[in-house]
Amino acid sequence: MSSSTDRRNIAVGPRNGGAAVKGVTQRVHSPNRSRNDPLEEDVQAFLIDENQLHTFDDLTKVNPVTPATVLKCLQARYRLKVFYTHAGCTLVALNPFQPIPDLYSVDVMKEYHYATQPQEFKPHIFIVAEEAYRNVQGQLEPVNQSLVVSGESGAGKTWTSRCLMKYYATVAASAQAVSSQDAAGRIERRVLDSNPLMEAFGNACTLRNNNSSRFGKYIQLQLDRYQLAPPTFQTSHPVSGFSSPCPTQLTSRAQLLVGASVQTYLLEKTRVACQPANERNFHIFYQMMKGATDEQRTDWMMPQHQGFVWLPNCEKQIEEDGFLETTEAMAHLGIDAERQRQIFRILAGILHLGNVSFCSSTSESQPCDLDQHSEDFLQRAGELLGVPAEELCRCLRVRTLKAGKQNVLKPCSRAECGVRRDCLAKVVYGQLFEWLVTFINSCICAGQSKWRNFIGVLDVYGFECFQINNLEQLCINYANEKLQQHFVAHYLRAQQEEYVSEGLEWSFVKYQDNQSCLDLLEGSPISVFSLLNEESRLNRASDSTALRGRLEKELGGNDNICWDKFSKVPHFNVAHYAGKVSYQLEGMVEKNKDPVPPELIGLLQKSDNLLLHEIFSDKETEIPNSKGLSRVTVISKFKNSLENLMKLLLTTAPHYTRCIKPNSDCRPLTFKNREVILQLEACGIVETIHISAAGFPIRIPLKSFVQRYGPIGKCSASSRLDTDPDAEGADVLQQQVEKLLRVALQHNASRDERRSLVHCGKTKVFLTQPMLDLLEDRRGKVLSRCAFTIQCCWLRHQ
Ligand code: AD9
Ligand code: MG
Repeated sequence: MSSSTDRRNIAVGPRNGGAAVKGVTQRVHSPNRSRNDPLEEDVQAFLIDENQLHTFDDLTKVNPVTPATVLKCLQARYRLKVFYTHAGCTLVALNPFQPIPDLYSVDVMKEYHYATQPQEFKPHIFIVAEEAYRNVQGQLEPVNQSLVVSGESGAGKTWTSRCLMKYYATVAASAQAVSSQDAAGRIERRVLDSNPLMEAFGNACTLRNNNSSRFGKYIQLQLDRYQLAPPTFQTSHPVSGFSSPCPTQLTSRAQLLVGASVQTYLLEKTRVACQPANERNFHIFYQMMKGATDEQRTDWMMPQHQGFVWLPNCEKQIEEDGFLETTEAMAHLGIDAERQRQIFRILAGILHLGNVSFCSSTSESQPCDLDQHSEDFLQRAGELLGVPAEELCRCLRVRTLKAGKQNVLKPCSRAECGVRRDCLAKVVYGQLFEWLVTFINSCICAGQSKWRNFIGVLDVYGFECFQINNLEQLCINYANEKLQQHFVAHYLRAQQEEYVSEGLEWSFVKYQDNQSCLDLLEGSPISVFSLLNEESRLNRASDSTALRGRLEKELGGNDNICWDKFSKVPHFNVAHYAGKVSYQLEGMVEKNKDPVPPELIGLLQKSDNLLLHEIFSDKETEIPNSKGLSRVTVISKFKNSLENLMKLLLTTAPHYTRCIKPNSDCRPLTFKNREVILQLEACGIVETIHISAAGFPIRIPLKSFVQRYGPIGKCSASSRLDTDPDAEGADVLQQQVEKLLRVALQHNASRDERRSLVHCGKTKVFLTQPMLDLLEDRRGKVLSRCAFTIQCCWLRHQ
């Protein structure tokens, strides 16, 4: 088999059963649409029977495809509680904002998994899941898959990712899982348990989403082909509820889940010490407050009604039994009672630290005094973090500087003391989160030799725009720009460029490319990031007004950046693909530096909390000299990790799901036209539909095509073809492909019909899914009818 199979494209299943629209050139994106444009008129102008709109399972079938018709169609479906709709190569998922009974049940999973053609079922996230599952084995060779879930904050990405993971934990459950009654020990259970645990530590209630992910996540579900003879079980599956035998064991394509690994991206750890107005800290703290036993409260020195500065908005009722779920997940994953105690004492220590505040010092040579109520909290923070309170106090109030070879002590100002306290909390929480992820990986990751392929599920924080945005939003929105560019480059651009270079008749569909915004943010030599990094590497207090001036001077000519003329606040506005965001410069450079005083690390290394000691034991404690500031900034680290992610995504076959938030108030079953249309436009849905409707999403190199479908020609009664799978010349191969296609279509397809199904390019054959299905069907029939003849033919060519 050819190793040159186009890995990225062969596995992408299309759903363009609708009429192919050739030569679409109209500019469908209208980025300047104002929120008050009358959309109604657009719809009225078209001859669509509005009563039929809800019946379009795939938006490629809507005719004509315009933002207005697409919107109307989605709205009609939403009204009928139909939340999924295909849009060519992507799936649009509308958030119902209320649980929908039975939509994700095991029975529904079974239906999609058992189906011969799941694509013919109602659109569902399980179609995407099943398609990736079947494709991971590949028609020609195994292909790793990525499920890229995107959408703005609160649109439903994390929910969708959970559904996908549950699907695989069910349909790809291992044989041992089915027979084993030890629910906690099974790999699928452990993979699923990683979700509530990571969400407890990494999610928080924001103004846009009560369960907002404050970190990005790419989970690789590791699969291996089923090797052993399938056992039959009489018990029902303890996780999935499937009654025996498990469906994957009935099929030759069975791929079993043997492990998983999680890669996380930039946790918003500033939240631990500073929660934006009306938002909350990470869920885990509230879970502890609400779910702890009396004994635990005593251990954490947290009486029932103790208030904590870093726990605002406690009254909001959000997670119900979160604490129980979190501790159960910890136990299932192997975090024993003693380790749990260490974790919770660290977290309680952080909360007490937040209640420590300082008074201004009377003289520069005197350290600041503690605020009058702080002494007790400091004592408890020290005890819970396992460090002497006096030493903790000294590290917070006195800085160690290097002068030549000597260390010099310098009292900090009141503001500096606060910064050091916050810094301690952030570094402890951030490192604890990393330890947790490493621990989870150690429990769920299968050894290299135990798996062959993976399905990756990507769930990053969604696009955000608040009244005040800072480095956190800049990073989050940058990650979303990167993902959008992956889609643009992979689908909108590359797909079309390939058609042209392969000699297919194709009229370019224009699309909104966000590359210029990415160039503004990360390009070289001058970009927002390069200027912020430069400023962060200088050993001086940052001046945000001067930085604003520099940004304007260096980048003022770029259309993607602008400034509000009359604003006195140092800021810059970026025109992101999903909308304009204004970023405040105040504090941004300091956040980008993310400095950790080495004295604090030294202190934590001495902790008698074993976990804390372990986490910090290998960290650097050298006091830097005045020039030696760290060169690694938050932005540079994040950029690197995203680049690695993009490289990994490019080695996989992507499946895109676009989550749409139908209203910004998170109200159940409420569809706001303006809000939806802006999201559809931002992610280029209409262009996607045009390209999908007219395109050929499956492509197979000529030689591989002849190798695979050669038997159709050889055994055809009507015309016996001598295809030579070893032929090398493109011309010869093209002729053979043409002949095979004629036979496969049995000579009776009209020229236009054929052109809407398949094209033979210079190096590849381009196909629609119906054509691929037809070829596979013909091949299967021929192979079973002429098994003996084919064996002889193949042997002759081996
Ligand atoms: V963020 O970028 O992490 O801030 P997400 O991840 O896109 O955001 P999330 O999945 O957390 O959003 O969904 C927000 C809320 O919408 C959930 O907490 C659910 O209450 C609700 N939701 C989302 N999808 C569904 C669904 N398919 N059915 C029911 C849903 N409710
Ligand atoms: Mg999320």
